[in-house]
Amino acid sequence: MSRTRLWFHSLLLPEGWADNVRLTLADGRVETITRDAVAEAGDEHHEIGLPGLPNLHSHAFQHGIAGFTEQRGPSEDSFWTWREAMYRFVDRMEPEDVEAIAAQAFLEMLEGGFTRVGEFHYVHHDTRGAAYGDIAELASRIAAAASATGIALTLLPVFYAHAGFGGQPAVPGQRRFINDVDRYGRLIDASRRAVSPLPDAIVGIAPHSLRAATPEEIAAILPLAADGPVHIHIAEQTKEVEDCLAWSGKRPVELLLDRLPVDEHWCLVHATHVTDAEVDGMIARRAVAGLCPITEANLGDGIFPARRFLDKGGRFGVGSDSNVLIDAAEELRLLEYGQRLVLRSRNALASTSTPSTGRRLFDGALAGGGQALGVTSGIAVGASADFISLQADDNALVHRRHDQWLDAWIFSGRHNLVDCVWRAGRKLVTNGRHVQREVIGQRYRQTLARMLQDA
Ligand code: NGQ
Ligand code: ZN
Repeated sequence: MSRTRLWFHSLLLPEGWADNVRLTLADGRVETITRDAVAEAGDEHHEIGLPGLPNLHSHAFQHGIAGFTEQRGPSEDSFWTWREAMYRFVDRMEPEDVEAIAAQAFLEMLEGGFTRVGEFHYVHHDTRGAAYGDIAELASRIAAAASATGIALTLLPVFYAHAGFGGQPAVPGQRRFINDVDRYGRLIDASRRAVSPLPDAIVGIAPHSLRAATPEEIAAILPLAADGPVHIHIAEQTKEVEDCLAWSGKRPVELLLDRLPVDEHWCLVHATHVTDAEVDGMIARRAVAGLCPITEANLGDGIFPARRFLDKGGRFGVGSDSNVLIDAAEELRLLEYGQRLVLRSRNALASTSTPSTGRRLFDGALAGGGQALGVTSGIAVGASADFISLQADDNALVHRRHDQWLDAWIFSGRHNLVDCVWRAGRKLVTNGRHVQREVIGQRYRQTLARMLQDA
């Protein structure tokens, strides 16, 4: 068995920063961790090492419209008008396009500091809305993109059946998403087969939202999760809250907690518009709040009360969602800045026990993101060797140390400061560039050229 030997000047371990650390990796895992070690001949040296962050919520294909939806339309622009533009893109996507765009998105995730993605995958059927010969054809394209880039995958095949609360019939733009409970069961089985070539993929389930799935349907598909993750979009837009109230007399999070056995397997994505009682309910159930600050800003969603949620012990992670811009540090920066702007305060998400805002954001997103994706994150003996190094000689990081590196990376990095990324022991990114960057980028450009020509 070939061994990788690394030496880090400083490495962030689950128990905190350690200096002069030697790591050996074997078989994709961390084999030994030696603190206060002297580097040995043949060790590869790095300055600052951190665990890779989980990206708990992505729709990889939406990376293909990044930057194309920033122009004013004929009516007031909103989440809902953006969604129409996104649906028009969905109408034109072929399986190879899904794979090429997902590979580019996953590559950028690795370059941006993420080592596992939760792919909330909801385009299942062909352009006419008919199931492919293999119902998990597009799931297998996502798996192929994960394999080509090396990112760890938690695949979340989405159950989508309706256009609005109370079981409203789906509209034509949603035809590629739709399954009933039985066919969804077959999709989950086929998705498990589709990811089986990946050594450490996980499959969870994902009722799209209370708009697209009724509480009864969600209860019916829940056993398919086995012990895996359950993700749902919830309370992202105020219109969604109003429609839910009009239909049920309850707000979305309130209804979800009332009607379904939400627990630590669940990830409530966005949960933007919540009352204090709903926040307390999410915390009591130990569910993860899946926050996507860049997309939530881009789509004009609103701001989740993260300060209150974290102060009371809530668990959170971050997701790149629409993939309009993919960068782990930027997600954490914007999460904190949203709170500062609303609260007119500083270091809003730091705590007495962790006064460094960067460290608190990083630790929180690492633990909560892992929980949401069905894994334990962190650099530990026996764990998957998934970690990153930072460009220690960048002026944004010099003369800092330990938690100050996290503060500086997140708040002062003017560009991506990720240097190298290892995933399952393989070094996939060097000097901020993925080993397959040219090939995957070339294919992505060809895909976009063809799709735009057809438009
Ligand atoms: C999605 N995206 O499923 O891609 C959604 C928009 C919807 C976000 N919520 C569609 N950010 O929620 O109906
Ligand atoms: Zn989403």
